[in-house]
Order: sequence, then C-alpha cells, then structure tokens
Amino acid sequence: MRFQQLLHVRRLASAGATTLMRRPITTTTITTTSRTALAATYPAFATTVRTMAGSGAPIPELTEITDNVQRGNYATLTDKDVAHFEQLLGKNFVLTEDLEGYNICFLKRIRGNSKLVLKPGSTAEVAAIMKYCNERRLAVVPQGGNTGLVGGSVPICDEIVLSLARLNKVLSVDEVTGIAVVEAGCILENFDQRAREVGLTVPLDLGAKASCHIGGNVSTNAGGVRVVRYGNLHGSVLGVEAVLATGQVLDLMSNFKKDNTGYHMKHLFIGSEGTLGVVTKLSMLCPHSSRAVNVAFIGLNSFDDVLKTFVSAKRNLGEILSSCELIDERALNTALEQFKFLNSPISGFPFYMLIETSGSNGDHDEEKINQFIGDGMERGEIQDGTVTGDPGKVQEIWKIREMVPLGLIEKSFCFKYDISLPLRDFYNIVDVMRERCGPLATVVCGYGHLGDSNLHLNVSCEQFNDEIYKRVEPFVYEYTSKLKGSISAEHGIGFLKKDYLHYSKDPVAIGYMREMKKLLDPNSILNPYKVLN
Ligand code: FAD
Ligand code: 2HG
Ligand code: ZN
Repeated sequence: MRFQQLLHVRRLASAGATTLMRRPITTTTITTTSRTALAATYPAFATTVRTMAGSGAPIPELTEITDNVQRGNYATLTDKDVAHFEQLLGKNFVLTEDLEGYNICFLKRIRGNSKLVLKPGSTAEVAAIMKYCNERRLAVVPQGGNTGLVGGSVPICDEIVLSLARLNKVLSVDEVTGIAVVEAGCILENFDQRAREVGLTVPLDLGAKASCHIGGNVSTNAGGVRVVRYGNLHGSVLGVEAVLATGQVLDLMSNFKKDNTGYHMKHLFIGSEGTLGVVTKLSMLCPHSSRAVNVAFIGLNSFDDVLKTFVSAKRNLGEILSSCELIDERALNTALEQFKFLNSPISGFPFYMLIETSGSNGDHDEEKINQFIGDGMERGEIQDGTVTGDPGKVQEIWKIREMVPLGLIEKSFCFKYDISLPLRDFYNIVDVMRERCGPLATVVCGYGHLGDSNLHLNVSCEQFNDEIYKRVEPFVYEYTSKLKGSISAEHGIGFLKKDYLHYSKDPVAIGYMREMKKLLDPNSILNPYKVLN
C-alpha cells in the first residue's frame, strides 16, 4: 500500500515534469564533435597538450616593461647553473628553448622572460633545486597547468619556472576511508578518473580540469562548481608535503580527518599561490561519487527571481544540491555566438541558472527536482527550462557553463574579476560597470557560483587599453570593499591583484603575512612579485 502510494507520487511528478519542461534538450548531443573541436581549438581541453592559446588576445609585451617592475636583487642565471641542473635532472628535463608557453599566462595578460624551465621527477629533486636556488639567490616560480587567471603562475622577470608536470602520479586511493594520496602535478581530471574507478570522486570540479594540476588547485585554494556541496579545499585536503625555499621538506601529510596536534600548518600552503613553498604531494578526502545526477537549466526574468529560486533550491533540494550556478544573458549569448557547437535548450531570458543534484537514489532525486521546478514555475519565478538525468545531456548542459569564460576571451581582451558579494547586492555591480564602461566595452556580464556568493564579473573589450582599465580598476575593488566582500573569491591574488589586497585584508593581517613570508622564504626567492607587493 505504502509502496503504491509512493509510486503514484513519483509518476505524478514525472508527468508534471514532462508538461512543465517545454523544451527538453534534444538527444543529438554535441559531445563527440565538440570534444574534438575543443581539443583542437583549445589545448586547455586536450589532456596532454599544454594550455598555451587560452585567449584570442595578441602576445603581450614583457610585463617587466609594461608594468615598470623593479627586478628584485636576484642572481642572473649562468651556463654553470644550467649545467648543474642538467646534472641533477638529466638534460631532457632542463628546458632552455621554446619557453613561450611557460612564460605567458592563460589570459595573455602577463609575460615573463624566463630562460629556464625545470621539470623535476621527485620531491628530492625539487628539494635539491630549491636548496641550490636559495644558495645562489635565483628566483623561482612554481607552475602547474598554467590555467591561473591572476598572473601568478608565470615569471614576471626572469625567474626559473619550476614545472610540477612530471610529479603526476595518483599514489593511492582508499575505497574504505575515501582518502587519496596524489602527487602535485597530477591533472585534476586524471585524478578524478582514478578516484571514480573505486566509486569515489574528487570534491573539486572546474572548467580547466583537463589542464590544471591538483597541486595548482591546492596552491590557489581553487573553488569551482562543487563548493556549495563539499566546501573548499581547506576542508578536503587532509595533508600536504611541501618543499620550502631553503630546500627543506615539510611533511604535513595526514591520512585522517581529525588531527588536532597544534598549529595546522597545511593551511599555509592551501591558497598561498607558491609564495611559501612548493607543494609536491597531498592527501585528499574524496566523497563517494553519486549514482544519480540531475541537472536543470532554467530561465528567469529577474535577479529577484534568481534569489527566490536559490532559497527554494536550498530549502527543497537540501542535501542533494550539488551546484547552483548563475549565467546572465550576455554571458550565455557570447558563448553561444563564439562556439556554434553549443546547444542551449532555452533562450530569451535575462538570467539562467544551472542547478545540479547528486544523490544515491535516482527516483527520489528526480521527484525532488521536478517538484522544485514545478513549484517554481507555478509561483512564476522560473519561466522555462529543461531537466535531465541522462549523462550525455548533463554533460552537454555543463559544457555551456564551462565555455562561458572562454567565450569572453575568444576574440577579445577580457578583464576578469572573481568577487564575493552579499547575495542581495550580488548582481548590481554588473549593471553599474556596464554603465561606467559604456561603448568602451564590448560585453559586460556576470555569471558564477551563486551558491557560494561568488560572482564572475567579466568586462570584454577589443584590446587592452588604459581608458577602460581606469574605468574598471580600482572601482571594482572599492565597490567590493564597501560591501565587505572579497576581491578574490577563488582565483587568488597573483600578480594582477597584489596592489589591491588591502581592499579585502586587514593591515595587521597583511603585516603577519609578510612576517610569515620572511620566516619561510628568507631570501624571497619563491614566486616574487606575487600576492604581497
Ligand atoms: P597554475 O596556473 O600553474 O598556478 C596557479 C598558482 O599556483 C601560481 O601562483 C603558481 O605559482 C602556484 N602553483 C601551482 N602549482 C604549485 C605547486 N605545486 N606548489 C606551489 N605552488 C604552485 N579557478 C577556480 O577557483 N574556480 C573555477 O571554477 C575556475 N575555472 C576556470 C576555468 C577556466 C576555463 C580557466 C582557464 C581557469 C579556471 N580557474 C578556476 C582558474 C584556475 O584553473 C585555477 O586557479 C587552478 O587552480 C590553477 O591550477 P593550475 O595547475 O593551472 O595552476
Ligand atoms: C569559472 O567559474 C571560472 O568559470 C572562470 O572561475 C571565471 O573567467 C572567469 O571569469
Ligand atoms: Zn569560478
């Protein structure tokens, strides 16, 4: 009897869904073609290819010149140094030619002039490199997948690039505890695939997953699209191994969730962007991968409706809510214009939300999400949309969201901001900025991780120019600061935001950050010109 009742409810919910979802996404998926197209057009999406051509912007001038950077008091690389490294690593892993891909940031905004890239294959080699560089006073920039968006991963002057790419092994994945141990240079997507082999998943997902390294993710405390469900990396990373500037290896590895043995120094390396140490290994708590994933892509008429829908998602989807993303119409339309292979199930709304649920019981989750959408439509908050649990279609919808940041740099220069703002004031800045920039900007749009109060404000223009730059900065930081937001929700400070850190950080805290830097890196050789000015 009870079972029958449940069945009845489920059928009703599904029936409701079919009538309410006016334009279900078609089954002809873009997946095969778009994957190939993406890999060809964007090396970032081909797992094995380096992420050079991120942006359609031209190769920039050297940052040392454009930004009038005063080179630090470091030694200059000699042939003797190169010979030393060749002896240490082997000639194949000491690169002195074709270094453009290591010198230019993903956005083609920052360009350094490094003459040397080192590719160590073990923690011991990283330690030996750092010890030598510290003694010689040679500056070093650690580099992961070079997908960072704040100019932190490339040299500013002639720092040596220390690529972690060869430290790419997943060392263990424990199905029972959910704890994985992985080397820093492992590509996020590869790590996730390995975790999935035993029914787990990496609690971090972002558009650059096919190129970014887990060590880069930890060093930036990357956010992404699952923070609303799993929290950030300060919670998921259980331990790290880091090589300090002096070459000392700091073993902070832990295989336990609970460990209250004094100061938790691992946190210093989560989000410190390579300025305090080189992360070589880490352990991470991986949740079980969900058996049922449903994605809704919905259109809304106002930001007020977006907020109401978010509250309803939290309230009614509760424990199965795994993503809550916002895309405004300009952001979506730019991606659709640039990438014809994208297939949006709906159009014509000022706002779109991508809401994902993940759980262990498909029927239960489907019923919940259908009910949530149906109720939202009845209240007039949700206008149209589609909901799907088909893995191919789920991917297709996610691809739309993942291509948004790339659409904005495909043929333009783009100022990118990732700010935390109170939800009530979340979107206003987009309209304010559009007004400020006027015709100087080609697109001013907002999208991002609504579920974490993290807005991506993007301002595209034909090419970088001072006039628009001055309209945008420091205004965006002043505005954020007035609302007590954060000038960097997830991308970090790097080179591009170091002069603005004070907008979000108390001066006393900045003072202690400087002290910590001096303590761990007395000669300031690790990632100079970044984070602290
Ligand atoms: P890199 O770019 O190589 O380096 C980033 C910083 O970390 C640098 O300061 C570098 O010196 C340091 N670093 C790298 N590896 C190490 C190491 N082993 N030890 C010490 N320091 C190290 N970011 C988000 O937070 N959320 C998103 O949703 C998101 N989406 C993105 C989508 C796209 C299409 C792109 C291009 C970028 C996106 N990013 C996002 C930004 C970027 O992918 C992340 O910051 C990512 O964590 C960087 O990883 P990486 O391996 O590429 O690091
Ligand atoms: C995202 O969420 C990334 O897509 C990139 O953090 C945001 O490019 C951006 O502004
Ligand atoms: Zn983001």
